[in-house]
Amino acid sequence: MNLKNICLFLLLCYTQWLHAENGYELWLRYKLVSKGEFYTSYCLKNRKVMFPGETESLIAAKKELQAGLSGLLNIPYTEEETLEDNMLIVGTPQSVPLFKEQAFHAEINGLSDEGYLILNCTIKGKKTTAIVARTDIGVLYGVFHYLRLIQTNQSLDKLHIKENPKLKYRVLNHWDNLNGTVERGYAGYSIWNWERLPSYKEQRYTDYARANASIGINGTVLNNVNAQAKSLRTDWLVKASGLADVFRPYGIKVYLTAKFSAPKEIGGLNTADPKDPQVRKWWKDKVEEIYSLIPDFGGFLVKANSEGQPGPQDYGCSHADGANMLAEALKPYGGIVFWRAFVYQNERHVDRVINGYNEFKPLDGEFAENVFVQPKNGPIDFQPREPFHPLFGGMPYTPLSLEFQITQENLGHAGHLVYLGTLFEEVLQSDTYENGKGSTVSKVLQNYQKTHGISAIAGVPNIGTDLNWTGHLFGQANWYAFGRLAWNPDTSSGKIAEDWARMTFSNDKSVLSLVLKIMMMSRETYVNYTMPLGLNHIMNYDTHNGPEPWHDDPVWTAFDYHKITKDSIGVNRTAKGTGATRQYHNPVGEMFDDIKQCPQEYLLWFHRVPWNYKMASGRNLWDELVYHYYKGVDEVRQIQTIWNELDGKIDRERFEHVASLLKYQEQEAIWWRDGCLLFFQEYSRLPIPANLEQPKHSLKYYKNIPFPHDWKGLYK
Ligand code: BDP
Repeated sequence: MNLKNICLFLLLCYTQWLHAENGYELWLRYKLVSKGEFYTSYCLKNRKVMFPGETESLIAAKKELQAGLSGLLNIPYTEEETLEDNMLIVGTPQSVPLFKEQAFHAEINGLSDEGYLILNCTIKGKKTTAIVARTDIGVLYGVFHYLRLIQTNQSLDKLHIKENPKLKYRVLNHWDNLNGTVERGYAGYSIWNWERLPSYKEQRYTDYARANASIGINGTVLNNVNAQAKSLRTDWLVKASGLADVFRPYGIKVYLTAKFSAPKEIGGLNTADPKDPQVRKWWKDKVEEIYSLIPDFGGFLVKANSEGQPGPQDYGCSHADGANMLAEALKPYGGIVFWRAFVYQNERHVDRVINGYNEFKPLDGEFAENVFVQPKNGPIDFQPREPFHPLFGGMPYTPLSLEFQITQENLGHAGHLVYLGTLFEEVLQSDTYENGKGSTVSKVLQNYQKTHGISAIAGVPNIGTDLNWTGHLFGQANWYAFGRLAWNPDTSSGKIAEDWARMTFSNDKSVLSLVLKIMMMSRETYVNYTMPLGLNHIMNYDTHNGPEPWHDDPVWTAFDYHKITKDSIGVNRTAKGTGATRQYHNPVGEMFDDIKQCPQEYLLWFHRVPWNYKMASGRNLWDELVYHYYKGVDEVRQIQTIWNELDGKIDRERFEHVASLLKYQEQEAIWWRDGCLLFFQEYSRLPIPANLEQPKHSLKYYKNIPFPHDWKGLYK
């Protein structure tokens, strides 16, 4: 090899290295698509682009289109100002006046502020494809959708796509602390580099905004619900305004958490009482200041009188009194309050499951019109499986925002492959029967748009400074799925998984079928090896990873959640027990209440069941539990086998990344299975059948495994 060739070789190695698939590009990789049928037709038909417009959002959309088309199709991106055959025309009726003369103009007018059309149409005798919206943000969303069609190998013929988001506020709730740590974050540190804001704006902020806009997320709460008052101080607001400036062109509004005691902590007042005129004035002035720095500020997210946070109840006032005070301050600017309904008493005699409903139901109708009450998806706390929160369907006069957790606090952190699309779908498609059959949680959320003119959904993301954003590559799918479901809560999780897999890996059917198989089974697998049959909250009490059904101290005990004895396991939450089943409309409540009708996956959530109870399978309860725990571990092994079939079919870097995490997941699954079963066995005194792989260690051993990633200790 001569010197020139060596240099060329090194250059090639360097560029290969540069383009290593480390996951940073998420689902916006824009790698050349295979030369399928559509590719040829596209190259022939749509060479030139007409895309006038100089607004920030249109420029952002154009950059995306440029990057997308040139990457995906490897053709030069050429813009033309005069109409030609086979053009792609992009814009609003303002930026492309031609659109005003078209038959589809009425259809454009019917779009919402964020909606768009993608059409094949003839304009002045020329065959074109148009991406049209009423607003610039609609255009940006349309461009992302169009690119997705190419990325996922969809036909571009006979396009007539009309999209309007079904929910208005689609918001990420970061639990990022101002010191750069992330509460329950498993992908490194916060991506907000407060030290260098507002002047230095990292490329990562733009890429974050692009990723969110590509799935329709239009708001981000920057800081933790366990808030620090100083986030509302002028110096911090100025920093937040730097992020708002980056996100604005992408249609993303910035929100902040508001600590209820802020008037005392940073405002020099001696109270935060919502009845106090000085306190009310303080909030009004603060909000005015915020809008002077961030003119499109979204509003506040508040955790009050929950887990030690201050709130209106400290002053004898209700959640509504507190929320309405903030709402009043925000209203003139169009700002919104998200008031969380995650509240529970620490007293052990009160069933935590019934608390949120009991506190909030009586306040239905008392909240101001720019307030959302925000329950988590289930009544406990982001468990691997919970029945839907009974406030959905239970507060017809108050718009609710549903809070999902994307970060896998109780689902193996960033170490386990768990696709949450199926969990989200299960919740959204649960029927509340609020207005008879078909009143799914999804419909309840959408219905607020009609009844109150606002609707919302929130997700606690898994985003951090890790190169691939989410720690586990498949964690990206959960961020993606949340966004797609926020846009349309009735989309199927399978369809979303397929789109993600196509964009993330390949359109190759043999790759897709394997990846999808893994994704679609993964959440049930996790439930099986951790908390099957309705068990919940038996994870390590601090880290929330790994088994600790034995945890028992005066403040917190897992025994409240499983109530294990020599005879039975499970909590009686029926009408004769804590009454949780009565919080649901019938027939849902009756179904949960009756052990015979109660879906098996919620059995121990609602019922206290004897070990020898006969299950539908014919097995007794003990054997059924054993069956599920073993099935879970077997399934992790199956997932490993399926993944290994992808060896050589996808890039080495991502293959190895997932393969090594799957080994870790297998070990943890065994830890869960053996730890839990050995502990339960101390009570049931029934055997693990001899034909099954027996636990390698004693219960004592599992009890003494030190818990890694102790976030509280780590971040002290
Ligand atoms: C729990 C988390 C805790 C959060 C809390 C919340 O463990 O870190 O602060 O939820 O949502 O699940 O407020």
